[in-house]
Amino acid sequence: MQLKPLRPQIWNFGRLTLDLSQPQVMGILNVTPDSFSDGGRHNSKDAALVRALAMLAEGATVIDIGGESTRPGASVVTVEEEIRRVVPVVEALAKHDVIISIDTSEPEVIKAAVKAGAHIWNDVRALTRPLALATAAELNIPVIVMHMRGEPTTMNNLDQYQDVTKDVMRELGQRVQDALDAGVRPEHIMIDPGFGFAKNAQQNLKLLQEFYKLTEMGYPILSALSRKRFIGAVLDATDPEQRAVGSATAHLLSIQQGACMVRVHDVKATVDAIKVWQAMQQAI
Ligand code: 8Y7
Repeated sequence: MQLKPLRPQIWNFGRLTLDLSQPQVMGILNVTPDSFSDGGRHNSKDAALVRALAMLAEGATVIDIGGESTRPGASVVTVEEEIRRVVPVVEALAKHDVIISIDTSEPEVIKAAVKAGAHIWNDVRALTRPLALATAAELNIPVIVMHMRGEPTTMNNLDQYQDVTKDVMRELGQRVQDALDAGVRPEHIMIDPGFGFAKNAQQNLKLLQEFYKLTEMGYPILSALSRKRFIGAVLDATDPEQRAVGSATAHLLSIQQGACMVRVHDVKATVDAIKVWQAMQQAI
């Protein structure tokens, strides 16, 4: 397994920094009323803050706040509603020492969130919404560029690949090029193969098997397969909460192949897995 070494990279956010040479854990904070894997339990501001602080205590270094459900068939949210869900939580969380990422595709949402104290743009639509590219360049913040085809509502019919890993790398490479052309700085780009987005279970597993190949693109990589359906299929676990160990295992397999950040629901299980891996690496 040949991992292309990444140039040493640190993201600086004023007094906070994120060292991408060590695996980092991003905790998922859904602020949607219909969130599928936490049943919408954290849709009020205080509950969201409590959940975020619990994830920090367990070792997360980034909190990813999302106000739009990308679940297939989820209802469409207006930009105003998305801002109304996300911004108060960002304001509350920004008082704590934590790096805040925003899961949105809408330029107006990320602008409002950055004003309120957010640091990273996590866009599952890879800056394809109108004005998204220009906004990313203008905000001058790190962006996570994810691979998907179509929209969450149509993506399940778009899983025809010649070679899933190669095709994902080529299509993702085009999105990265568009970002660079628009003026996003290369050191602000993180890539993500988009597990579960326009991929069937076998394709997700193949992408995990060949994850190391993504390092050839030369950008830090996020892996996000927390509690996803293909993990459930492997485990025969219909309840997402029963997928924690399988998810932590899969995330660690991606870290071993070069992922520098993982986006997870189950922070403690993931952090424990990473600690064992780091101890193994440091053995003399
Ligand atoms: C991903 C994501 C989701 C992912 C990145 C879920 C917001 C669905 N999945 N962001 N978001 N990558 N970067 O199951 O794979 O968590 S939502």
